[in-house]
Amino acid sequence: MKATRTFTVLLAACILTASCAGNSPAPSGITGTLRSAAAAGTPLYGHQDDLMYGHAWNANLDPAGDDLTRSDVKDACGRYPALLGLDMGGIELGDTHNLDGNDFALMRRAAITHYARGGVVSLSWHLRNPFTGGDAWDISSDKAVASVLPGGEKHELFTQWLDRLADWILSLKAADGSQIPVLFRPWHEHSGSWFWWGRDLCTAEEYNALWRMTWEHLTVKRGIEGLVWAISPNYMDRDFEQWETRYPGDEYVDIVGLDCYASPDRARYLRQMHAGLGSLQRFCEAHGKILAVTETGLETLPDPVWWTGTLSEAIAGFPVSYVLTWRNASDKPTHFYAPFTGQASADDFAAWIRQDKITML
Ligand code: BMA
Repeated sequence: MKATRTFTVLLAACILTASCAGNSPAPSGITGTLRSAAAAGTPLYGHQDDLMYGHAWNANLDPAGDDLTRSDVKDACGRYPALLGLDMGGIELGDTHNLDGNDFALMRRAAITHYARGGVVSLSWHLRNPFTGGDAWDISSDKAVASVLPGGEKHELFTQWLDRLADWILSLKAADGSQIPVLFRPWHEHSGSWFWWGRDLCTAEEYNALWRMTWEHLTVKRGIEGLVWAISPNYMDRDFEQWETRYPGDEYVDIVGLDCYASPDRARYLRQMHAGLGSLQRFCEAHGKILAVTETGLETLPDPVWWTGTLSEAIAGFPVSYVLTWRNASDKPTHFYAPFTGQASADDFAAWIRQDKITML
């Protein structure tokens, strides 16, 4: 019975592979999977909140009954993204739902389901400003980072926030009871100054101390196994490499990724991606780290050949382990970065997966 079932599953996988070509992730842990993909030139495709909602549907509306089979990307090309991005913003307050309305219990099931399908789970964290009480984008004070460091007035509060995050991550268990490994990408886009931990809002020493404190708390104090750490500077036209002063050290980071969004100005996007990835590739080679495109995308995808015509060229020749495009909001019709059935670029997305041997599930 078991053998028959295994055979059926394998056969189904072969049929899927044959119909959509592309690759499947290697079963060797997150860093192993990503290193292999980067070396083979078969990056994983990732999509933020892929199983949670899409352009005109939302699994949160029936969290108990939802079996998490729906995905805009799967609707468009027949396969799930290999990497699922989820955001932890709101967990720090003990909220039941994250900042975009996702039920944390459903997110847990999505992470477990995605892992069981063979995928990689990545967590970002648009957390509130512990100093002002505002949101992640509240940059009204340059004291927030300093306030959460040891000795700071918000240190104890922040420790509780880290514990709430740790509790949720530790609740991710596979069917055999083992801890599900996840990629964690905190304190992102710190080369810019739009989050309370951004460049103009803290010193390099404070940023690095914040990162190390987060690492120590989750990895050592709470003992979370299998946590893989990604740092993602946003591309900046001026002085991009200055981000390197805000790098906590090789022992605290596994992946160095670029956040860089496209605009209809194709030449500008290509220039930024080539400059950003070139710079990060050199950094990764010098430090033994894994390169990724941790956030990108063209909002509303008006260009029907954006995937083969622009993104493909943007990453060609770089040892990129994964490329994640941002979310398809269910409640904002013009806020989406991945195709869905009938979307103008859907056929081109499927063509890109085949042509560039993009890894999907
Ligand atoms: C931003 C937008 C926001 C969202 C945030 C966190 O880029 O998508 O609507 O709240 O990411 O997911």
